[in-house]
Amino acid sequence: MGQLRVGMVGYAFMGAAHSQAWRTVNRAFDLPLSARMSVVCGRDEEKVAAAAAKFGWEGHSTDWREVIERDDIDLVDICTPGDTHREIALAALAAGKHVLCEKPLANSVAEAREMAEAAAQAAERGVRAMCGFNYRRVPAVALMRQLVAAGRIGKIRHVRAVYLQDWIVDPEFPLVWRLRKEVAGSGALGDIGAHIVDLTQYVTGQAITEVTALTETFVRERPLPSAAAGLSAAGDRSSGLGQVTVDDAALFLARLDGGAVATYEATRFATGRKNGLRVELNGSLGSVAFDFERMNELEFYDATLPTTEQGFSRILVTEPDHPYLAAWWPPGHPIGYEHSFTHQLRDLIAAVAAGEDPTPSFADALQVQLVLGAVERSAAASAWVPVEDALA
Ligand code: SOE
Repeated sequence: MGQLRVGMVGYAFMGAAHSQAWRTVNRAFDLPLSARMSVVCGRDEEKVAAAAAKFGWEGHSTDWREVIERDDIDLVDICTPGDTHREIALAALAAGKHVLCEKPLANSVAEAREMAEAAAQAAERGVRAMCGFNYRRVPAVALMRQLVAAGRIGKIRHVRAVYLQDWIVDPEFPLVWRLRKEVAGSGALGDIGAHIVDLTQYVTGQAITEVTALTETFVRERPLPSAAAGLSAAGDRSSGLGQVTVDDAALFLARLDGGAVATYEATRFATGRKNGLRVELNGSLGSVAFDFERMNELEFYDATLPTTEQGFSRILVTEPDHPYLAAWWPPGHPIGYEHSFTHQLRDLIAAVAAGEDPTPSFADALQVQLVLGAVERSAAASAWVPVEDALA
């Protein structure tokens, strides 16, 4: 069997999740290519060497350019903060490497557009690029899309989406990179709002055409982090204070091109909500609702049933006939967050092997970035703003 030799850049939260998926994907799924965890890359030699040993990479490097230049690397997996996505992705595509890039694709529409153009050109040379919107690969979400596509909820009228976290409610939580615009691009909007934008467009098959938004930053100054800090970092005022330059929360109304109207809320200040990604669709024939904190379930309301039998039913999404699940456990045995990344790689490897473009493509991710850009412009102008045409 042919190999897909992978170089991954970044080894923090997303790097750990991707490593787990690279390790597992060929054990769970029968695929035409076998993923080989060739090299992991990061700036700190000692830490990246430890990450390589812990996650099971054959080697490590402190120079992503060196990784891209290697002849024995077929795919570059970008798990770094947004400010480096463009440079690494463009160099990798130019060197003929397939690319998987974490979301959001970039820190601005201009960067995302450049990346989508480079990916389109690379595709002509057989080079593939995918953006990592992993929640698409949760089986219940994939089932939601199937039900919608099969017409089971009829014409969609309402899309209601929230992504609620609370990890920065404490004003003493330090100024980690996700709170700095020059590194992250935006705050809750790009980090978690991007997920619900992608997910709702994916399950409905409709694109957002215009938005009216507000954003808020509740805590404008925070302690500087003492070391490279993750989502559970401790605060330390003795190292000084710095400005928060991103949104803590972003809320917006939207219209979709299939006639649906939508509400979106992305916040890191929803006290008690840890990873509350919820989407509900209401259609002319029924409704369907997903909550990531109950990720193995899907709620379905079928308005075509006799009224005496109507009511929300809870589909336990653990059957082998449900998307992706034939590879895992017998009915009733749930899966977790990490499986969404394994499924993402399953689809990526299958597309690369078939010589097809994987989804979400960089063009799909550009469309999400255009929505994020429109939200920012709308919040600044307090006005409805059309989402620019991705192809314009
Ligand atoms: C932090 O908000 C974060 O890790 C996001 O960056 C991920 O994309 C999301 O899946 C979970 O939360």
